[in-house]
Amino acid sequence: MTDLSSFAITRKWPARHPDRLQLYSLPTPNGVKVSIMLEELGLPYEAHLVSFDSQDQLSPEFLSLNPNNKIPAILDPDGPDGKPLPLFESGAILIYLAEKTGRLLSADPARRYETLQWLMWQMGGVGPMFGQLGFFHKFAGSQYEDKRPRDRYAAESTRLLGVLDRHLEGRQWIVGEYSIADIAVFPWVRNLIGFYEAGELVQFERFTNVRRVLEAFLARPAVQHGLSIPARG
Ligand SMILES: N[C@@H](CCC(=O)N[C@@H](CS)C(=O)NCC(=O)O)C(=O)O
Repeated sequence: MTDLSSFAITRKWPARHPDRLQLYSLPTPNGVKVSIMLEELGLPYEAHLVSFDSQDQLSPEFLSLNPNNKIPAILDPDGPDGKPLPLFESGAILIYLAEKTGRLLSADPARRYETLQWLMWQMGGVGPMFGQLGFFHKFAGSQYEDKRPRDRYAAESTRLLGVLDRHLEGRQWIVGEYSIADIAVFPWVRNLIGFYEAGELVQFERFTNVRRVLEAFLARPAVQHGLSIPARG
């Protein structure tokens, strides 16, 4: 049986099934990328809730796996050469799982780089910009009298949605076929107009291609399951 006891994270979150991939997460837009991916792949895994209310992400056990104190993170008992592999950063985890299984990231070099391009676009643009807009529009930053930070992030988020909308014209998914690029991007779009309530601010109505693909994404059973994993307790 696989032994993960040398990984300090398993002291706080014991592995009941150490032969399964261990996921440490919370159902936020970055967290659900990995649970959706795992559901799409049908890989056996064990999900552990990292509670921000208890500041679990700052615990020494969590930091032993991810010194950057952010979810999601994984520990795959069956990593390269059959050795356990700890990994953080949702984009890196999506690439790792795609390569491990040979799915959702094309083997064709040109299509593969196109997919990685849009994945990086999400990681470097959509995530940080939408996240800041959430802060200034819905959370603590909404109390600031000066609306320039909010307007700056609203304008950039609207611009990013426009880029995506034009790209999706005539395409079923971001690179034609369903891929890790969709799994990275659409949880953030959903969050922007749902939890962050910023739909009106970014004129979401006019992005008809984004709306169409978001709807198709949310209709997938793996997405519906993944969106609430790990359960919030
Ligand atoms: N670039 C990272 C970002 C991860 C991230 O920002 N996670 C947030 C939740 S969506 C988090 O863990 N926040 C906790 C904190 O900042 O203390 C990734 O994609 O994995």
